[in-house]
Amino acid sequence: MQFAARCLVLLLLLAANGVDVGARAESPSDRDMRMSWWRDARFGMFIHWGLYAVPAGRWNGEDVPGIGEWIMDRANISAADYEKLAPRFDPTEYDPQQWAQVAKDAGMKYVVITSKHHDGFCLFDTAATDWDVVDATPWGKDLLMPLSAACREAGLHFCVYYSIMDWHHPAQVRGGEYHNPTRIRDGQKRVYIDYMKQQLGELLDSCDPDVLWFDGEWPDWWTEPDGREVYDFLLKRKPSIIVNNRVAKGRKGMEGFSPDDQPHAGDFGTPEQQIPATGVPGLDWESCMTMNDTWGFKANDDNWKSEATLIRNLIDIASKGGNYLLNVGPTAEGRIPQPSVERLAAIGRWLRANGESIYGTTASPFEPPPWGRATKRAGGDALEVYLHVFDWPADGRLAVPALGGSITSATLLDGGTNVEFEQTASGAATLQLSAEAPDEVASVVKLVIAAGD
Ligand code: JFZ
Repeated sequence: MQFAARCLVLLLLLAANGVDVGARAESPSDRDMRMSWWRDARFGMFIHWGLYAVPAGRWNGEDVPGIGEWIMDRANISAADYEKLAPRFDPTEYDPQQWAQVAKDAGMKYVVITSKHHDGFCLFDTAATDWDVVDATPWGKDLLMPLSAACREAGLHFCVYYSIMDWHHPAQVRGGEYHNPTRIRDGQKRVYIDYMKQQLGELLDSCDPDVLWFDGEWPDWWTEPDGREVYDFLLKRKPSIIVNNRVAKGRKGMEGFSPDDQPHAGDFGTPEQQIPATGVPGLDWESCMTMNDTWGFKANDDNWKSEATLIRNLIDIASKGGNYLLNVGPTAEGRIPQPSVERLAAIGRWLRANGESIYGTTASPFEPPPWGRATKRAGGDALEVYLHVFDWPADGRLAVPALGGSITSATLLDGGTNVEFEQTASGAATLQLSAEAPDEVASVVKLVIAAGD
């Protein structure tokens, strides 16, 4: 109940975004520079991988409801019993080059992988604990360094997820009947923050992540100053790093602007399993979403979203000025499930033809029209507007809201065919399209608008 209630609350909120970076003063243009690659990227891969892939959603012969990486909490497994999973984690089929290639071929520009989820288990080599892949599993090797190398090789930004809540660390204890939310032991918060900093330093040294994607910030003992301290620590160590708002308490802050109008540490908001109704000017955000109903691999979850839904989600998010962080949950053997690979390939095919309408664009110049979505790119003397037509008009006539300038050309992005158009004095236009949609999922018409008109 508490979990469901929290989910509901969190899913409804889009977090406030502190432009203030704590002790450091950062000018708006410095911030724009720091955020630049991330804003242009628009599409990344989330990877939830850990020991939970071994039980894969089943415990003692029973299906455990809920998201797979929460099995320790949902099945109320003791740390001692959960530790018995480690000797069974031997991902002999792990192929980091293939993973990077799958992301690259999907048109993704960055990868965010769990370095440590709520179960506390570390996928990297850490001197801070033996609860890691090197010391506790037959695999015995760091899993993140080879992926960071493969990503860079493929031209992708490598990023890591890190959970603040930890169901295994001795400084934290279960808050009630279940592990979540944890309490901190008396006097142990400093010990735990030092543990975090040691591990974050190890990750920076070994993998040089471009984004630190925190999570598990909701237990009451984790405070805004704690988050600020970790945020400042990271920015000082790596001035170009980008940190999500779950480092601190900003995720709560988007019910309008009050009562909580404090600036929060963190560079972007993190809507989860949802796309906000509209973007927010000046706010960076990224919707993280699953392809089925779990983040960590579950053997029995076949509730896959269609390729059309995933492609339209990417477009919808881009049209509101956000990024799409789309999840895969590899198996304990190290394979990305085939249904995920196929869907990613389909998104990649669409992006190879239409990527110009997504990468480096900004939010739509008008409200979502009935037929689809739009994005734009402001150039020197022209504005480019990309119309993503989901519902192709039966009569071929497409109504385009006023654009504040004269249309100088209209073309189909895939193939470059010219499209006839009429524009009225108000600036609104009607396009005359062909009878058949060139792409059933989303056909893109590129408009060039003369600026200063
Ligand atoms: C969090 C994680 O718990 C989840 O496992 C996954 O990593 C996702 C990307 O991020 O999702 C949440 C966060 C908070 C709650 C539920 C799911 N909550 O407070 O109930």
